[in-house]
Amino acid sequence: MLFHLLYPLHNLLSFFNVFRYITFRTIYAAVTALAITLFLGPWFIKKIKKLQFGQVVRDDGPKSHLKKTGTPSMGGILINYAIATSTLLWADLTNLFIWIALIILLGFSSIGFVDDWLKIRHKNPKGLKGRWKLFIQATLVGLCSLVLVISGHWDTHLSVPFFKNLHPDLGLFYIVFAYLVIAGASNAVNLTDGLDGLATGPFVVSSAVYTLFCYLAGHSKLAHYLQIPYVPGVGELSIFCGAMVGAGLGFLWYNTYPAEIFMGDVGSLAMGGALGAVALMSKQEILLAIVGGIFVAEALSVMMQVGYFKITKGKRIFRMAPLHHHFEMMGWPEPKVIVRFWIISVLLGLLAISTLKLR
Ligand code: 57M
Repeated sequence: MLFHLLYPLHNLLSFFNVFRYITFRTIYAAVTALAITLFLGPWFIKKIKKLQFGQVVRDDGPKSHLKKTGTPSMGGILINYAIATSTLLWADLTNLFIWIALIILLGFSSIGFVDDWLKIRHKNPKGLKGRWKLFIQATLVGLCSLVLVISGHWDTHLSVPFFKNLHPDLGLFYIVFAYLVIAGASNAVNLTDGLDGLATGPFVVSSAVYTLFCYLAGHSKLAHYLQIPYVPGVGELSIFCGAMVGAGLGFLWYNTYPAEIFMGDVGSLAMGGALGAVALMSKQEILLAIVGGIFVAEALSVMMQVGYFKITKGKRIFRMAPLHHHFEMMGWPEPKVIVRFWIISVLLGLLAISTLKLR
């Protein structure tokens, strides 16, 4: 909104010309989202406590988690509010990619809210039925894909990191692929969010990497020089990604060990879905598997554990899935698991950026 209100004033005062620059608006979108989560955090936590939206902790997990019972949850409401508000303030609101990212963020947030509400308010540990989650997720992805097709932004070619000339065309299958990326990222972040700040850290790293990639993909000269797909207009998504970085960092101030608040499914499902949507719109789909490697490892550990458990009728590969619980069961203190996962996430982020040159 500020872009529309203040940029035109550059005819009167050249200072307002700065609002034209994506870099400037990305920085201040991050600062705005950080300020919102940081300063509204204490008030929000107090509100959640008053509403008694405390976490119900299952008793079949690591015993160390039982003391977390009652920790305020649904912090994702604050995260999503910060991301959406900051984006609406700083982005060009005539940009279609911005609206698609917001629809996926808020749509997946609604799924998570209902899930959390059923679990916390109605003491229903199962939450929203899986088939409802899948149906609403598929509908959201289908609608957004349709909008991209109609607007001519739909490109079914894939970018493969490290291979600059490999762009397989998935054709109609791309819509199934789009669903798998967005729903997969959403559920992988959801599974990862099982220790204090464990999902928030890699989310901030992934958002920061995509802030860079969206900027480069939307810049015709830089995209051409780096030989990555040029996507006109996708540079605005840097502002959305910057807001995600800021909101994640601000939330981490309260979510870090020992957590004063959890993000809830309302946060994890939305944040993962938003990352998936950004990966698709910036034509850097497979890159998400690299920069979001922690999320991939956590989801794979669950699939392997559940699959092996069923095949062997009770045997386990890991002491407990997802992967973070395995290390807890090995005796690693929770903060050690969290920070080591963050370190790996930063390394994966650097590897993802290096793919710009390693091709
Ligand atoms: C998402 N949710 C956390 C919190 C957070 C198939 C199976 C692997 C599914 C999986 C599952 O149910 N995952 C759900 C993980 C939960 O966190 C809440 O959920 C939100 C995110 N979706 O925001 O509201 C617990 O995680 C802890 N937590 C923190 N700090 C945080 O900042 O400590 C969360 C955020 C919270 C809190 O204790 O209660 C979760 O773990 O449920 N199931 C599991 O992950 C379970 N694993 C399992 O069943 N493994 C079996 C299967 C694979 C055969 C096995 O390995 O044998 C574990 N989770 C729990 N207990 N709670 C282990 C059992």
